[in-house]
Amino acid sequence: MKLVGRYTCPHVRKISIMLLEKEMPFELIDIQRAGGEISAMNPLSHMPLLCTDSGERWFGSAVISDYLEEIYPTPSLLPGDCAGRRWESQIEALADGIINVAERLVSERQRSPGQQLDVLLLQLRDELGGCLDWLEHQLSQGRITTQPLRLGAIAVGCAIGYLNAQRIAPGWCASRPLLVNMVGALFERNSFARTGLPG
Ligand SMILES: N[C@@H](CCC(=O)N[C@@H](CS)C(=O)NCC(=O)O)C(=O)O
Repeated sequence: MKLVGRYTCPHVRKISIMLLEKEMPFELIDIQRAGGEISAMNPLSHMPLLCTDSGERWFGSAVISDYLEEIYPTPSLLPGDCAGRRWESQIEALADGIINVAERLVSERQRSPGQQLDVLLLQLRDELGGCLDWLEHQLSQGRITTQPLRLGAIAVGCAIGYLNAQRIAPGWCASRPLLVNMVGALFERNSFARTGLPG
């Protein structure tokens, strides 16, 4: 099993954590080593890309996570019932949304101060705050769990890890104690520690 990508990408990190939690051996291949041109293997030119031993190639981290859960069901990172699985997908989609907003904030921040669009920055920060508040609320209702560990929590951990690494919204933890606790517990896991970036 080969995973093409880098841990700087939170979607790649999510898939790596799934593989580690399931104790599935895999090789992480940097896109340069994979021939540089990921587009030859994935029409979307995105990482992650999963290459199976039987020659299948899967892209789109939600598709890959679904595939991994199907072929390596133990330990299960998704509930057995449809409603439960849909809920985990919802949390995963929210985490993807956080990453998307964060990436837009990063690229806006790279422009010179005079060229940054204040209205857009405000809107993105608002969206981000709304997503984090939603997570805090779901946690207060016991609707996101790390015991047993579920895909939704993994995805949230990777999204928050990305915010921290990019120093986006550094004060996010101030009014969200449940989210802080959950992320703290996740970051102590071996799978998160092994896929974290140094520094
Ligand atoms: N929806 C995709 C998003 C993947 C994605 O956006 N990957 C980024 C890196 S985090 C990427 O490969 N961007 C193109 C590039 O870096 O060349 C997924 O979940 O796999």
